[in-house]
Amino acid sequence: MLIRSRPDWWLPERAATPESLYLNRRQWLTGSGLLGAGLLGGGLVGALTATPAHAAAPALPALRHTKGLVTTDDALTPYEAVSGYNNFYEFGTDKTDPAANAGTLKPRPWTLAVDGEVSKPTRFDIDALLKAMPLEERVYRLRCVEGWSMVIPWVGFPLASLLKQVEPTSKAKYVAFATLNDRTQMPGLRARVLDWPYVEGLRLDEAMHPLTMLVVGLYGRVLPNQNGAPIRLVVPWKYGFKSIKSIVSLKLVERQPPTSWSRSAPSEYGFYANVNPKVSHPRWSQAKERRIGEFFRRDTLMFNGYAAEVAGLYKGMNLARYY
Ligand SMILES: Nc1nc2c(c(=O)[nH]1)N[C@H]1C(S)=C(S)[C@@H](COP(=O)(O)O)O[C@H]1N2
Ligand SMILES: [Mo]
Repeated sequence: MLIRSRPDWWLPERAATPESLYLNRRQWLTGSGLLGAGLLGGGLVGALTATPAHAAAPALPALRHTKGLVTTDDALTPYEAVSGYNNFYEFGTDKTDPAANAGTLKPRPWTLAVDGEVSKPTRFDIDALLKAMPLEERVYRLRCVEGWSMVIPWVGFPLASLLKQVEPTSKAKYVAFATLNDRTQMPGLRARVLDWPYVEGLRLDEAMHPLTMLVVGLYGRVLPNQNGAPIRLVVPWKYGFKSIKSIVSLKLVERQPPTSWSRSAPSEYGFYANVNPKVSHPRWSQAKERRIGEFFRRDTLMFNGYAAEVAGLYKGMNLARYY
């Protein structure tokens, strides 16, 4: 199994001095020649040198590391790549567009509306939410359906903690998520690459799974706009497009909600989108992936390496049909 808890000594040190740890890691990457290897695109190399160090981003309050729930021992992807090579079509379709254009996104003030089949519909102010929720760090793999991957130290809290507060009714079977839809903040909305707003969905049991997070930061710092500030979903066993960014609304519903990519190309992208090396995309194999910063492609793992935790959610389901 690839998911391991960290040794005991590692956690307190990291909680106390996350940056020095990350910097050491980065020095190691640089020294071994992995950082900036030929596989990083030309645009990204430009972004790497142009992007200020993550130390410039404000620190998050009250970072609490919950011990040993889930992490991976894979090397972290450098901050510059995590925040410089993105998919966020509301800011353009090139990988470097979000970092270049997301400065117009205003992550404050921000309200996350949670309603639908719940006893307590609530409009959460982002700052109140940040104060109320104990934040924790989780190092997860992120596997994009396009065939590349990263390892990212997210900061956030389990989506289940928020859902429990609003008390889903017995009719709630799915959660529907929506991204902000504001042309003044998101220049990419003028292009009809998708039917805006970007929407996503999960089955309620997937949403309640302890691996499923609402994320407000990375590398111990406030989430960069291009990564979906101020709050985004992260579902590590699914292709990256499920991890919807800059969420304004969350609705509990009875029926499977529409999702942006499956609506746009239903034969290519399904509702489930579980990472699966055995089920090919119609135009390419999903058996391997390019870990950003690595030279050789590596094997893609079933459920992105989280099979021990999540395979039970899909028992008896035909995963080739429900892709
Ligand atoms: N609103 C919105 N959310 C989105 C996307 C998007 O274009 N718009 N892209 C998705 C895709 S395809 C991926 S791979 C991840 C990328 O997240 P990252 O840029 O933080 O690595 O965000 C997902 N969430
Ligand atoms: Mo993606």
